Amino acid sequence: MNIIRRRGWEIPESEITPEHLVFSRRKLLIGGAGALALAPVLGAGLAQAQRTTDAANLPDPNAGLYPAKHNDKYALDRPITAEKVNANYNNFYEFNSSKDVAEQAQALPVRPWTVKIDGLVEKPIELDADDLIKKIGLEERAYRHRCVEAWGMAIAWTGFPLAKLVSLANPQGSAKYIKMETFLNPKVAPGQRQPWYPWPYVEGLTMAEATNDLAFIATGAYGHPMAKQHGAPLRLAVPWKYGFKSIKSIVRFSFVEERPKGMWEKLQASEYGFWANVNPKVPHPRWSQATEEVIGTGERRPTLLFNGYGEFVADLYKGLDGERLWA
Ligand SMILES: Nc1nc2c(c(=O)[nH]1)N[C@H]1C(S)=C(S)[C@@H](COP(=O)(O)O)O[C@H]1N2
Ligand SMILES: [Mo]
Repeated sequence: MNIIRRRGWEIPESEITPEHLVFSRRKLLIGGAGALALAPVLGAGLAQAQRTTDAANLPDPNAGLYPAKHNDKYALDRPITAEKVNANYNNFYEFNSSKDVAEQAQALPVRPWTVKIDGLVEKPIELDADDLIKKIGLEERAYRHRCVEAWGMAIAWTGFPLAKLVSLANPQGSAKYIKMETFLNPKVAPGQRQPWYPWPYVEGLTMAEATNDLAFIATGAYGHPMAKQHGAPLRLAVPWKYGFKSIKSIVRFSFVEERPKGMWEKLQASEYGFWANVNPKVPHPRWSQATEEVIGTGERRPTLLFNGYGEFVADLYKGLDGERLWA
């Protein structure tokens, strides 16, 4: 994501650099004289990553559920992005802040994976992600994806509606929001060793949003279990909102009364808020949201209100006029 790092103790406000610039500068450093000095350290890191990867690649007992039956309620207005493109252009800050994260993400052990469901529920539960998937069952849906950075893609997800997890959890009437949390494992996720991010990654939805049929928990993509860089084994897909709401590699769902603060909101509230619904007419403080780059095609298209999903979700926002719904 394109954020401004707040490291006031290091650099004056005027010199704070947008994320993508910071990254390319670092790459240059590694390519230069720094490369030699870093080599032994990197070698050890790779050996460790290799061991972790072995433990992370136990067989998927649900592999036979893919490809799942396609639900064609949500039609696309553009071709699905080629898998090769989509699997190599990712935002996953736990690993690094470039789009080139696929290789590093392979170090994440995704099996076994325990999911906690807690907070304002009848009874808190902990269950294995594979058991959860088997219990709920899978379907396939093609969704658009619109990152707040003004690019988009289209993806065939496999998964289940978040509403099914909500009914499994049986939340109390006092629950107003669902808060979701990503794993915290700085040993395998180098981005989590960068202390200026308020880890773990957190996101939230209102109960009405979470139980809208469009809110989807994806466990697979392109007809097979999901690649780690997309957020295996469970990630959210809320295609009417900017991509940062679609939290990856979820370990915990908590039902809460207070509105959760997402990681990006904690970091930069003036740019990334709770609602973050896609709206071409409301610019990001630092760039326009009117159009988007369709990754892998070189095309720019006009961005659509609610990313084109208004007929399914616009009703959720009636009577919320005082809220900052669009960023
Ligand atoms: N845990 C976690 N979830 C995350 C992110 C992240 O860095 N960490 N990035 C978000 C952003 S900004 C986007 S655009 C999407 C990218 O999903 P994709 O890489 O599968 O296309 O994931 C979202 N979910
Ligand atoms: Mo994003």
